[in-house]
Amino acid sequence: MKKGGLKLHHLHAPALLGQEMSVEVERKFSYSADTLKALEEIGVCVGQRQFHDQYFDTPQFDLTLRDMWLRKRKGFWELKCPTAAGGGAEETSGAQVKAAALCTRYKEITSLPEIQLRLMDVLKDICEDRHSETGSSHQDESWLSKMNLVCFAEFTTMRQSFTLEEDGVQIDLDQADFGYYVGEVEVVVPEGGDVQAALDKIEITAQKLGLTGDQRVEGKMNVYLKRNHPEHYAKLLSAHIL
Ligand code: V4E
Repeated sequence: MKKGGLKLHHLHAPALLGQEMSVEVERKFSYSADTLKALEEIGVCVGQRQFHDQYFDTPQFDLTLRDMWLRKRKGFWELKCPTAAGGGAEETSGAQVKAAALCTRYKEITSLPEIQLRLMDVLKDICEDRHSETGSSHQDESWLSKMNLVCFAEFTTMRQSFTLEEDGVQIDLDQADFGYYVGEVEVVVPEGGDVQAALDKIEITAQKLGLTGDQRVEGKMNVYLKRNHPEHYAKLLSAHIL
C-alpha cells in the first residue's frame, strides 16, 4: 500500500493538543449483592443507563496492538491511549505499588479532530493514499474508510452509576449483553493532575467496598475478544496489552 496522503485541512495541530484530554484511572472489580449493599451505604446512586459501544480498528489490528482503543458511544467518539511511561504517579510504599498494579491509566481523548490527528500519526504508514480530507463532521464518517478502520466489536451495556460526592470517585456496575458483569471505580484526572492522589482515592474506596482481590479483574473487552477474536486476544495477551 502507498504511504502518506491523508490530510487534515483547516486544523492547526498545536492549537488542538491538550484539549478535551484527561487521564482516566480505574480499577475493575467483580461484584456481588454485598458490594451493592456497601455501595448503597457509602455512595449515592446517580442513575442507570444503557449504551451501545462500537470499537474500531484496522483489519490488522494496528490500533489495539498499540493499546489504542477507538470507540463510538452514544454518537460520540472516544480514543483511549496509554499514558506516557510512568504516568505521573510516584508510589512510595509497597502497598501503593500493589494498589497501582490493580489499576489502569489511559489518556482519554474526546475531540474528534484530535482523535483523527492521533490516528493519522499512528496509521500514516499503512493508510491508502486517497488525497482527501480527513477533518469531518460527526455525521460524515468517510474518514473511517480512509483510515481503513472497521468495527471489530460491539455490545450493549446496562450501567448503574454511583458517586462518592466529596471524593470525585465514580463507581459503575456494568452488565454487558453477552453475559459479563463487572464493576469499576474510576477517578478522572485532568492532564498533568495528581495521578497518585487518584490511585489513593481508588484504594480507599476499594477498602470501603470490601474489595479484597489482588489480581486485575478482566474488563468487558477482554471477555468479548476471548470469545469472538481468540487469535487477536492471544496476541494482545502475549504483548501484555491485556
Ligand atoms: C482501555 C481498554 C479498552 C477500552 C475500553 O476501556 P474500559 O475501561 O474497559 O471501558 P468501559 O466501558 O468499561 O469503561 P468507561 O470507558 O465507560 O469508563 S478495552 C481494553 N483496554 C485496556 C484494559 C486493560 N489492559 N486492562 C483492563 C483491566 N481494562 C482495560
